[in-house]
Amino acid sequence: MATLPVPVEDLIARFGPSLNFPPSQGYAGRDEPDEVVKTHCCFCGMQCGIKLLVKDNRIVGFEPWEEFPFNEGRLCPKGVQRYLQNNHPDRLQDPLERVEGKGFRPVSWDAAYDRLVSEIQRIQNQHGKDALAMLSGVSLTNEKSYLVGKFARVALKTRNLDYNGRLCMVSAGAGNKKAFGLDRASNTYADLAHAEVVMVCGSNVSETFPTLTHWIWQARDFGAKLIVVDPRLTPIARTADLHLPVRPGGDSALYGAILHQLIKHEWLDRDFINNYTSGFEEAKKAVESYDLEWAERTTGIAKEKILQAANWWGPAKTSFLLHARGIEHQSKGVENVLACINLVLATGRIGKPYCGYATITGQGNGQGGREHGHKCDQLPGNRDIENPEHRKYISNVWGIDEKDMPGKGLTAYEIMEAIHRGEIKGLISICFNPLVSLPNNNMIREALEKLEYYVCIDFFLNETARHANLILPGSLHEEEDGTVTTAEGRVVRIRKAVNPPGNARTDTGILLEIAKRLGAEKHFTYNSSEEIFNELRVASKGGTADYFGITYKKIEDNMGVFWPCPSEDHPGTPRLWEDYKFKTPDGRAHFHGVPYRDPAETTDAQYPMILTTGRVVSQYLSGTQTRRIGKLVDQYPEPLLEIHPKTAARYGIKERELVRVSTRRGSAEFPAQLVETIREDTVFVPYHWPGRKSVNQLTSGHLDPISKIPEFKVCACKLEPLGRPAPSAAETKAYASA
Ligand SMILES: Nc1nc2c(c(=O)[nH]1)N[C@H]1C(S)=C(S)[C@@H](COP(=O)(O)OP(=O)(O)OC[C@H]3O[C@@H](n4cnc5c(=O)[nH]c(N)nc54)[C@H](O)[C@@H]3O)O[C@H]1N2
Ligand SMILES: Nc1nc2c(c(=O)[nH]1)N[C@H]1C(S)=C(S)[C@@H](COP(=O)(O)OP(=O)(O)OC[C@H]3O[C@@H](n4cnc5c(=O)[nH]c(N)nc54)[C@H](O)[C@@H]3O)O[C@H]1N2
Ligand code: SF4
Ligand SMILES: [Mo]
Repeated sequence: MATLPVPVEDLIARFGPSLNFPPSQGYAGRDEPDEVVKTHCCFCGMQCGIKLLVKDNRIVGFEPWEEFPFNEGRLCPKGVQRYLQNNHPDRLQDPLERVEGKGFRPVSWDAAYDRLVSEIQRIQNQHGKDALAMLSGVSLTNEKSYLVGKFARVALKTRNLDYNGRLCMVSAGAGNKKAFGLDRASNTYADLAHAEVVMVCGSNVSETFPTLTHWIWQARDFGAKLIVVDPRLTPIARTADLHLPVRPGGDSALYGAILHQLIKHEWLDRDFINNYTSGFEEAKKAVESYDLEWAERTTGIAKEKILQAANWWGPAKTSFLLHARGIEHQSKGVENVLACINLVLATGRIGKPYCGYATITGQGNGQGGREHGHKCDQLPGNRDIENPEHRKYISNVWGIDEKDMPGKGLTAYEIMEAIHRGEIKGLISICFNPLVSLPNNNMIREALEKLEYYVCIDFFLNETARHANLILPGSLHEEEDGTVTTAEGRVVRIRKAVNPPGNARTDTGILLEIAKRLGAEKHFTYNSSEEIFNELRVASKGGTADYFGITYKKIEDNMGVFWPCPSEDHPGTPRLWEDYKFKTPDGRAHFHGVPYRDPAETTDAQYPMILTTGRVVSQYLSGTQTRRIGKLVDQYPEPLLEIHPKTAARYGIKERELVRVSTRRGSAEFPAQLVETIREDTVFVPYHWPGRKSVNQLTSGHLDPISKIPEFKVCACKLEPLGRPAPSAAETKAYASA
């Protein structure tokens, strides 16, 4: 008889009777698990360690993995429910083919492969190789990410491959590469502990990276000043010493104004600037006129607060700056990132203990997945697909002629635009739900309808898949071996715990079989994930994201290895830049001049309010995974419009009243939630829902010119109260199940 790690009575006492099962039917009533598998949570970039309990090839529960150094057993509300997916009744178990007008019918794998291969060949013969696009995602392991990159270039021979990190990490990636020549968090979170000042820019950490909060609070416990920049007084901002409620789109003005103060008060590390950086004069010139009055007008933040931030940041001996999508999901996402980096470089607080800088990587493998080649302009090791040397190196590893290596393709949103224009005719997607997650989704829906052939590989029937001709049932995190790279840059092991259910197959198996049937078998002869990883190691060797010295065994022996790790006797690199040798062409860290410019859409008489979007703690991304887990749905069942009570009063909007929100793309209706924690000129809606509940009906396709990330965080909107309350969530549920 198994003993429950925490007695059921204690759980009920802690979480209340909503846990809702008598002790005899709880876990304590089940047999000893067959196996306890140490792996990681499948959701966010923290990649918390977790132990999965396996019984009869099913995941039946979990236990904390106390020894894993980052989360030390702690998990968030999603982490403790993630195990429910493997057995979920909605799991896809057979290939499904669409029969026009009749929905989907199951078909055999052979029939599915035959059809898809003949359609791929037909489209590519008629319209050229690039008329077939592939979209991928970074919930996939490093092995699968690498495989997808090679599959698209070698088996499909298309240049049009991109990934969902285009909606996530690309502004940070581009900024990091420009400033440091390498794209990774510079420090582990352990460096937060004794930072004197911690500045969090555009991240709702407590809801989006709950286990990271522990490290920020540890810093605070040692006396750090915590500064949070967010238009909303988020849970982490409520515990901050200083909250800077920036008007969405105002970030680069704020960081420019802080730099102006650092220069004015000579709160600078001149030695570091002179010896290890370039571009300071240009950065200085750009902010010359950014005095406090201008900053207050442009950012909407009281000037005393801006000065206070500079006054804490400037003279401190140690500091850590973190940023996430709040500043990156903008048409000037890269500029915002560079403006943050300028503050770190001006004070020389990098490459030393407790002096850190990091973008907080979003998706589970948002870090590793952005290094090994499913970005449209990238080859493994974070190599450049347009660079002749890089092309030659990877062509050699792959055993192809360099002239057969496709060039740079379109980015994710651009692929959809090209489909809409009729230039791309076929699509394969894996691990991406663009109909919910891309902006301006009315256009995306039209594009999907224009495809001649669309294949989706997923373990759940996501909303985009409903437009597919063929759906292939793939695998969950815990159904294949592999590695992922956490937000800290630590490469960790994902361990296979169970087989995919029914006739579902592993993602890897599916890609290898398609490659074989397309005639590319000799390039795809792997017998295990480890073999793929070993090829990835060679492919990344000498690149900036060098994994050559990392092996499965080394990861297991050390609970993870930080890249770069160029040789097997190299211990890995938890803290970057200790030698101040940056990876830029001149070996210096680069300042950038960041003159302020407005977001792509500003408010006007017709659209007087700002709409910003993001997340809530219990839902994950497009919601296909978390909207299927009852407890998480109960916690936050539907998207609400956060609005300040004063603004609501001006419009005559009451709590839970339906409000029509309109932008230049369309309208949608959301129940109002009156909160004093948001700016009066801004409303917020989380984006985890499809169809009429999707806020991405309203968001814009304005892209950052460098990173091509959409401006999810700023658009101009108008509000119209509909004069009637929204049905309560419970009523909606009852109606849906009637
Ligand atoms: N619960 C949960 N956790 C997640 C995810 C999830 O879907 N659900 N997704 C994961 C992924 S992929 C990602 S990318 C991360 C995202 O993690 P975060 O970036 O922390 O999440 P967001 O909610 O997108 O945005 C963060 C904050 O930006 C603020 N913001 C809006 N506009 C601006 C602005 O102009 N300037 C500034 N400074 N702030 C602004 C919003 O008010 C919001 O609080 O979360 C990861 N973790
Ligand atoms: N308005 C607005 N829109 C946003 C954002 C925002 O803040 N505001 N945030 C953006 C951000 S940061 C992100 S990261 C994107 C995310 O957007 P998406 O990547 O589209 O979201 P996911 O829900 O991760 O969709 C991934 C799909 O992959 C499947 N999947 C997960 N793991 C695996 C796997 O291992 N194998 C296979 N075969 N399938 C798998 C899931 O079931 C799901 O159907 O959304 C973006 N969209
Ligand atoms: S913080 Fe992220 S990785 Fe950790 S349990 Fe929560 S969702 Fe999973
Ligand atoms: Mo993301």
